[in-house]
Amino acid sequence: MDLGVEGMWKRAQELMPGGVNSPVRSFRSVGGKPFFVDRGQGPFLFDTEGRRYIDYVLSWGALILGHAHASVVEALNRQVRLGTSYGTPTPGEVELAERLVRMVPSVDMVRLVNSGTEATMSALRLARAVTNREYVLKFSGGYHGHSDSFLVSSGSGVATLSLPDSPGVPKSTAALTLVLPFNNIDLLRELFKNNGSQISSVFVEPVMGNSGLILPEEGFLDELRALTTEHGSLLVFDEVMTGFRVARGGAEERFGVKPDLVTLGKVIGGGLPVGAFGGSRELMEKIAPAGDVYQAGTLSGNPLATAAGNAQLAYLQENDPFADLESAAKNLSSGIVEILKGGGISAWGTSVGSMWGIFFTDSPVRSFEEAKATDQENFTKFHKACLRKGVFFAPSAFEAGFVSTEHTEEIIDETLEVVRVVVSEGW
Ligand code: KE4
Repeated sequence: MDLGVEGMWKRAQELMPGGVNSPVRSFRSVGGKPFFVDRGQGPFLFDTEGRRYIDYVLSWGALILGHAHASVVEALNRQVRLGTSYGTPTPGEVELAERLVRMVPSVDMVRLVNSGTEATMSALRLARAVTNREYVLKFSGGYHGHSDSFLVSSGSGVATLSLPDSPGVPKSTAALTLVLPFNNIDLLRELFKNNGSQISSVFVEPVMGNSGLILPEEGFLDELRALTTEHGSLLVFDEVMTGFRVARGGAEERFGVKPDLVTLGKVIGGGLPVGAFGGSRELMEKIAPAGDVYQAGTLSGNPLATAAGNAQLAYLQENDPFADLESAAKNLSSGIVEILKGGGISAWGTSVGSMWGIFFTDSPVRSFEEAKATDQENFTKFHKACLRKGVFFAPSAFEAGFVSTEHTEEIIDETLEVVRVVVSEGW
């Protein structure tokens, strides 16, 4: 029964909360309603009415090779005929673990899970167990999935006990999470001076990709490393988004700061559900059944997901596309900012590896607080105008943009031409 897009959207909202299975897809942040996708190919999405979009969301960063890459499709075709999940050890998960250990400098041992949320939730349990401490520090605007301890917002003052950021999160849980502004070394030093001995771990997106794109200022990650070492807290890099995107070995390779644990997701699944957390053998052997910190998952490391993840990572290992990805993201973000400014619109942009971001403001954005002060109305108009002309940017000012190996110079040029037209037509 063909419901048509209107009918499909109506039915979706009757069947699923907000019509979606993850809030950001609902377009509520930019207004209007989402399109339904029929298929993806390379840098493109095609909606159910046949419209083509150049896609800069790329399944929120997972598809670094673009949509339906031949190597991923081939690996899935091969595996699916052999079964989708066995609930037993498989060669594919050994291969994926091997690749992660080889590509991520701080990882000697890894546990595969099904999402970034599971990865960070499990890494926090491990950090609390090995330090025998309950407090955890995160940064405002940092997103680490939706487990209770991370769904908190900073209290009234800075680093006061946090408040739940969602109904259903117990106050007692939220109170164990401390929140500081990103890139503020003074407040970091003060917190550790006063409470360092109580902090199990610090979870940080080493490059913030859930507040728009915000880079760490010189010395910030080094200071985080020094303070956590001094006070016996674990430093956890949440690289679910930055992994394999800001560099081949992630942010720890790019910035030369080695965390105690790292959480991964997105790229390592090639578009299928795979997350992971890893670190030294000493730490990871505390995880059941080697150790007594419990963690489990029916579909963790399943052969279909590891087939896609292995295919995508194998391509990255064998072709080393990182320089091209970096220049594509840089050309895109600087090109957009130049066009906007040429049209008299305040804009500031940045990129790192294959991630990029723009804010509608005329000064650098160094924290979530500053990101929130940028011009959201202009972002919304820009997003809608570009979407109408077939360019799909993330439907929220607080998301990072991505590029893939399929975003060639021609695709970037075509995108910048759309931005030129949108600015010249005015919104
Ligand atoms: P998932 O549970 O959504 O696989 O991963 C959670 C997560 C953890 N850590 C970081 C740094 C992340 O960016 C994410 C998920 N990112 C969002 C995009 N901002 C996923 C998109 C969505 O929520 O639908």
